Amino acid sequence: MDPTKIGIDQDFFLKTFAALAEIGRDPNGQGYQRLAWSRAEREAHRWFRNQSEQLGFEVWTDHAGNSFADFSPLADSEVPALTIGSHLDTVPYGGAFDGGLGVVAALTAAKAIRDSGVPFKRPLRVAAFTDEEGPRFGTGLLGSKAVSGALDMDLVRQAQDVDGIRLQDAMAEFGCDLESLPLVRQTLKRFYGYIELHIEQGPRLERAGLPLAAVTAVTGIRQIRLTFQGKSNHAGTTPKEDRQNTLRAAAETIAQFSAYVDATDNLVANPGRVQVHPNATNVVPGETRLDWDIRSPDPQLLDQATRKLAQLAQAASAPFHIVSEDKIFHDVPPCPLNEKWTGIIEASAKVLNLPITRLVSWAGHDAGVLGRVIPSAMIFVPSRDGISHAPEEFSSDAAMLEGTRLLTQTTLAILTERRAE
Ligand code: HGY
Ligand code: MN
Ligand code: MN
Repeated sequence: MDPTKIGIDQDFFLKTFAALAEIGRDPNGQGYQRLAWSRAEREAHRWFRNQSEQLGFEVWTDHAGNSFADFSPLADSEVPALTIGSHLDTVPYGGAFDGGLGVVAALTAAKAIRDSGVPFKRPLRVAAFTDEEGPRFGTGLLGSKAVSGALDMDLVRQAQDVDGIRLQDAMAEFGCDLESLPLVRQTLKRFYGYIELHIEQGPRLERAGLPLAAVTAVTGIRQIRLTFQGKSNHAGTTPKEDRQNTLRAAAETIAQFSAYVDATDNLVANPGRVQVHPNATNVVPGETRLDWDIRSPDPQLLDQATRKLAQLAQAASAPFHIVSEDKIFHDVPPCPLNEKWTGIIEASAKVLNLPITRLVSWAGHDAGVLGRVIPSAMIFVPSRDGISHAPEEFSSDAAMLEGTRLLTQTTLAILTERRAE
């Protein structure tokens, strides 16, 4: 059978995607709540392992709660596996496609390759990584960072959610020991490389009228918490000159830093979370915590923006005799993806007569972590209206199936170590 003509089981993909989409829906119909280490996210991992076992793949997990499904034509289990997949967690009120597409597409691709009978020379692994998103504990990309050895264990040990639940305890509820996370790095030798199919999460493909992109690099992401310490006081009786209003200093910082970012190319920043204490209308807030998500594919720009933010927070605090402190709590450097494999994606698209372009990813991905230690590549499909991290997130069946075909073709080309054309 000519391996360039390998097909995928469309019904399997659509049925499997629909099944995953039933897990972790928000009770009020506002998207998904498959947050890291929630029952819903862990149920999704159990579902993934069951699906994989039904396909006859060998299932295993690691201390980070990552789930894997291996298929190997070789007796020698030490040969590193080509890995395809994504993540199963979502942001709060997130969509069904971010992460879920990549995992279901990878299962579909692995099934197609296994069923094709085409001989290949290394194991194939499907991966579902833990806590890619990060909003609950501030520990985004935890699963892939554990594999790559990039975890900051001090940060991980301190992690807790807004309800004061410690990451350590949330993990323990599902049988995972936080202190064993460093052991996951020992599994890296079992990974040959990684390919991830993902929604673009932006409007560029749709606006260009293109169905696919090969991703050349994944942006760096730096999340910084500014803590403004002032003094709580009465909203009426406190003289204006005595008010140490920390929310006002935070608001001033948002205005000033946003203007700086707007004027700077190749940089974006999002003031996405604010916690005000005591958060009462008639109290001058004595403490405000303001979390920023800053991104650029240029590491120098990230450093420059980090310094600028700290300066502006100090400048906004001084007039109110407020002390401001800045702390990086999530830091993933920019990651160029593997040029050779990006070329194989493009050559595979040619075999399938599919138009394709190249894009930099402004979203973070597990491929942007693994790509620092093993060859990694990514494929994007369009997001309707460019929306993601929201209930309206959507990609069409046709787009997802085209992406899955390209993932399958690319995976086969690399497995058989043959250029795709
Ligand atoms: O935040 C991100 O960029 C990714 O969707 N986790
Ligand atoms: Mn994602
Ligand atoms: Mn996401």
